[in-house]
Amino acid sequence: MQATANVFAQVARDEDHVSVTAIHEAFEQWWQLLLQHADTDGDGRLSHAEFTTAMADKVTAPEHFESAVMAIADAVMAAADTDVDGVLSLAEYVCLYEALGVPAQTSAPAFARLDLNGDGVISYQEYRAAIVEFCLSTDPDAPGNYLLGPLSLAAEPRAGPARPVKRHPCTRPAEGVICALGRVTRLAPPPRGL
Ligand SMILES: [Ca+2]
Ligand SMILES: [Ca+2]
Repeated sequence: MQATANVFAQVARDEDHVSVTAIHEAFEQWWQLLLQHADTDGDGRLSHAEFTTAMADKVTAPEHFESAVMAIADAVMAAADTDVDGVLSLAEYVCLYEALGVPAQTSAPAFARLDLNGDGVISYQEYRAAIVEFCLSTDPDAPGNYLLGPLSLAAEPRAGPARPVKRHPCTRPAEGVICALGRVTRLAPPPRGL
């Protein structure tokens, strides 16, 4: 879990200890929430199924969304805003996702989609809107669902009334990122303890 936090933390400026600490605390909070709700046998580990279920049913549920998801999102944005102007430039955004294994050719078009007012930067409001949509929206055309780039929904059967599966053309490290940012279905190896 802290390894995932470290991946995010590496985008922060060397002197930005506040953001790095916030990222670690937010991930810890998220992990504790997962354990609390999903670790039914109390062994401190989660199966893949337990993890996925808890993410969908608990972590991204409205009552936990702010504390679990947005805490991580806020800390990550603060770390990625390396010139500390309060917004994410294209360079900062691409840099963030490159650290996570998402190439610029994927993240750059996503940046344009998320820049709702077209002023060339992603404001906190735009970023937040993207996170909320990414986690909660079932509309594949919602800008937030381009958080990591275009989604490929093709050939993904929708099972019953469940929320649609979102597929990301991302590398393996990025899948861990997706886990971190919201409800997802195709996960990197599940967390195995703190
Ligand atoms: Ca900035
Ligand atoms: Ca903007």
